[in-house]
Amino acid sequence: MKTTLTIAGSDSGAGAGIQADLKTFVAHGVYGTSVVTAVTAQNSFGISKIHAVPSDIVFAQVEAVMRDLGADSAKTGVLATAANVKAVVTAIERFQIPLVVVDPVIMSHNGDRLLEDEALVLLKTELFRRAYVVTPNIREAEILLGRSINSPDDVHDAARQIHSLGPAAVIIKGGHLPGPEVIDVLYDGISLMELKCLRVNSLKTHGTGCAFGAAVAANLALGLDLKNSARSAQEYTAQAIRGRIRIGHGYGALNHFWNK
Ligand code: PXL
Repeated sequence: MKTTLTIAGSDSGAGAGIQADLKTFVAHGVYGTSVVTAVTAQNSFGISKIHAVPSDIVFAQVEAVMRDLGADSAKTGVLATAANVKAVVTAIERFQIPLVVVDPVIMSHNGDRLLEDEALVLLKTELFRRAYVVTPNIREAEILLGRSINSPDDVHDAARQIHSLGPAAVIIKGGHLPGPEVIDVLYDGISLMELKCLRVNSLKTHGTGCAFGAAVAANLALGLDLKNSARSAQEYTAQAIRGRIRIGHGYGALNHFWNK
């Protein structure tokens, strides 16, 4: 069986974070392993507390997984601190972790900060260049580049600029731009592709970024190329939003098992 490793923050109930990643892995038929980088107290309305896990414990968790189960691909989510980013960079090098999907989570749905300023710098200078693909949403791309993104042309430029930070490829998730279609932009340094799907109207979209990135990582582990991994992940995420379940009263939850 293929295995995928998620290195991310926990979520006590909102449908995001490490639990969302693991559900997505199960839905794709890969064996999921997990490294907790931060513990959040949250529900579908938002986060009340975040507690970063010490970086030596983060590294030890990766080591435990890699010395036994290995990984066919990996995904990073909330890393919280600069020390954790450094530990993850070291672990990727040491254990030669392949096909790393970096979801550069900076803020929660409601604007709670999930990454220190110093960690953001290290993400750009150290982690991105070890990534197979970086998957920011529009807001994250704006913060990474320090400018606003308002049009499809802006998204194309942003994809090229983030690619110049060193990842093999970039997918900018277009869900935050208005319009009847969601357009995700994939750039691999050679060609730029627009992946389009009909927007599913819902306020309950918390955790969609996690589901998308985890689906990309699972698909890569299964041997799909990046373009097909991204297309399939877009469809999986849209269906997870469409398959809404009546749980929670805020911005969740997705139905990760719409396909079961
Ligand atoms: O959706 C991004 C995300 C990822 N991981 C954790 C989160 C959030 C957003 O709130 O809390 C743990």
